[in-house]
Amino acid sequence: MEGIIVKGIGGFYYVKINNEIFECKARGKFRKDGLSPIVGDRVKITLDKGKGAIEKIYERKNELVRPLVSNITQAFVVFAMKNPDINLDLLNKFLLQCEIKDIKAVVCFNKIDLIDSYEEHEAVKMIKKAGYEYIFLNAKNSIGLEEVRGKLKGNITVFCGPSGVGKSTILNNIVGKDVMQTGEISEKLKRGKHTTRHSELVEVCEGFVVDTPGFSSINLTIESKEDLKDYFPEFWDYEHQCKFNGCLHYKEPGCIVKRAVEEEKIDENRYKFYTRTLEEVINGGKNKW
Ligand SMILES: Nc1nc2c(ncn2[C@@H]2O[C@H](COP(=O)(O)OP(=O)(O)O)[C@@H](O)[C@H]2O)c(=O)[nH]1
Ligand SMILES: [Mg+2]
Ligand SMILES: [Zn+2]
Repeated sequence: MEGIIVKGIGGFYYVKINNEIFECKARGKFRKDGLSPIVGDRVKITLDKGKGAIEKIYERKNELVRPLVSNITQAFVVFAMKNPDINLDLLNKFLLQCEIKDIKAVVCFNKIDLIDSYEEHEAVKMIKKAGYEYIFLNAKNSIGLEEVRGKLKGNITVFCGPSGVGKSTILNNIVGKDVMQTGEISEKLKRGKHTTRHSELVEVCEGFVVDTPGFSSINLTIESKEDLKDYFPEFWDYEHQCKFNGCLHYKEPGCIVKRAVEEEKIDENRYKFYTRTLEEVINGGKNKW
């Protein structure tokens, strides 16, 4: 039988198959291979006298560390129009993280009640130009939440973004219980003690939602400077038009991406973020934010 791990606690894994949950232990061989099952894993299980055993973990599409989950397909990258103000670099870092992990990003602009003409906001214009999907929300008054729900089907979705933007407000509403309260409390406790709150997958609207917000701090590793441009979808159209093969769209002459920036077809803030990140990759390799 094959299913997905929706919860892990004290060495037990809860595997959902169709509409049933099976409590399973992992076979000892996994520990020998240095592999432990995590929430999100697709697994093969066997049952013996009602006891479940995980026999096989299928290859992971991706893996997040905080929260510890695998096979994420979609991220709602939440920012607030105000309180706190949008940090464009941070927004771009979240998007970059999603590209690296091969996660579809949907930007959620929350707290639209706090500013006038929010569609004219620099960040909104940037996201439109970059071609990412986006949703406007006023989570406190349940505006935009239907649109969020409409995107859950068939996905494993994680909510991410800086603190104070409204992630918990959205999640509580979507998941329909006060899951985040617990998350917040343990966040505070973490400073003193080492408490672990494991994330769970909650089934909503024919998809799964991770009940703990994801990667509020980002730790990006970009292997080589040549890789970085591939994580900027708006560059792809121009890819093979530059004068030089393997153009990094940096200081090379005859660069069509740079021309597109000048012609305002590519957002300048995005391009600047690209070159700054490229410089960091060239100088250090490992990027921590
Ligand atoms: N004005 C306004 N405030 C909101 C909205 N959504 C959430 N908030 C408030 O913003 C604060 C932070 O929300 P929270 O969900 O805890 O953010 P988190 O840190 O990202 O989980 C809370 O006081 C919320 O009530 C909104 O759409 N408009
Ligand atoms: Mg929160
Ligand atoms: Zn170029």
